[in-house]
Amino acid sequence: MAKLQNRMEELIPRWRKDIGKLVKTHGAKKISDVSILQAYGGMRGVKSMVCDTSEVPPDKGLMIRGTPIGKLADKTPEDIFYLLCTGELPNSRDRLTLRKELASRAKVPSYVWKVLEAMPKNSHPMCMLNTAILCMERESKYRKAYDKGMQKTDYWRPMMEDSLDLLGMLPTLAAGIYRMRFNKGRRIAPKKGLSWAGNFSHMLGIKDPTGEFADCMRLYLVLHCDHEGGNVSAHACHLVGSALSDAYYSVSAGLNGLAGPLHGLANQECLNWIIQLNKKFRGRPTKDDIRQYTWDTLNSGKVIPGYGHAVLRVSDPRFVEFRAFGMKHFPDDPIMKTVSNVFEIVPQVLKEHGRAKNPWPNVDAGSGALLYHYGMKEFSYYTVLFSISRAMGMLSQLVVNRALGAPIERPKSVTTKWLKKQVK
Ligand code: CMX
Repeated sequence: MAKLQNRMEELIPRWRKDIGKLVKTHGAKKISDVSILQAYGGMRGVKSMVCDTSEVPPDKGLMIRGTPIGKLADKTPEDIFYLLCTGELPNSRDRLTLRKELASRAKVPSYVWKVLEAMPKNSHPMCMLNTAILCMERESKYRKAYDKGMQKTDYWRPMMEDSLDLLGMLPTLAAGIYRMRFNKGRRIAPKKGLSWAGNFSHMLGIKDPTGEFADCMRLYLVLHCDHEGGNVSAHACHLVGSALSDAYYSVSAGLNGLAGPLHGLANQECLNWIIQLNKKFRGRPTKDDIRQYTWDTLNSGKVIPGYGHAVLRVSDPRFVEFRAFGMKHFPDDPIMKTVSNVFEIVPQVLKEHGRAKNPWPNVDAGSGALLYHYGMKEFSYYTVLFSISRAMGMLSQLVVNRALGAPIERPKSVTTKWLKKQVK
């Protein structure tokens, strides 16, 4: 098999033909109805868009191109990006080619660091990341090709170039933001020969004598990669991309959504909740303490971060993998222990509470405990880690959408007055 772009070149005509046939033969067939409740209720469950990179069956959790995420937990992010784009895992030669390709694009333009240095010192790391991505828009090869004029069938090629550029730069950028924002000293240059995740953990500069932290980063970057098309960040990226905005505009739009507390920011809130719980009960909360603390949180009008999900109705398999990693490497860590005990109590309480449709943990319930254990204690940075991984999903979706000629998205809104007329 040849490198990623060549494989896409072979696959895309087949996808176009296949989808063209489906639409031609069955285009009028209904796949969803929309109730008034759904129109007011965040469009939950309305099937109205297509995403082939991944799906989230409510009773199984994330599947990447048909493979359960749990079965991919030992892979590298390079494998995952290749899989997201093509539907196939790369062989070792193609993985290495992609790794080299990303490494060759790792340098961040110097003006970006100047923009970041000019920002207020207490800026949120997510705001720094998104500002950096947006200010690099001038680098877009897609926009330049579009301005010159290109066939619609060619859109995906420069979109793939932008995607590889952005993926190449993201670890350098994110590690640089970590060191700058949290006074960790000078930026660390990428090292030749390391993997995408390996280089990222190297550039963060966290002590890692055993290589366990690098493996944790690999796992983190694999597990957060994609979560079908309708979640806030994927959908925002898709929507902006549908206007033929380039990858820099689209991904930064998606990441602005990821920065919200009900979405990607929940991981920082979740660890904070666990730490406060441990603090209150001198590091060893009993199960009764946890039950009471959960009720106190709910009664104060707050949600339990890391629990519940708009689509999932089982424990998130990504949580299962993170918990397994923590229990394997540091079962006696007090934070990890509490994460595990919370998992035994919170679902029961949420069931009794009766509001959340899904009382089970989502991806954010355990990931922070791992980072904290390895000394990454800057909670506000956690969503940046999520972002580097999720960029793989957003970018692969952008490439596929341009390859399939996805049109500008424009659902129809209605007024309350119109709805009242319908029900009369
Ligand atoms: N704690 C308390 N209440 C919760 C809850 C939780 N963890 N999860 C849901 N609920 C409540 C909702 O706030 C809602 O309350 P109201 O009826 O008063 O409005 C009710 O239960 C029904 O909500 P739902 O249909 O089960 O869930 P939604 O699809 O509306 O929301 C989510 C999904 C993730 C925003 C929600 O479960 C939540 O706020 N969880 C905590 C934050 C979190 O962990 N977010 C990360 C999700 C992963 C990700 O997308 O990144």
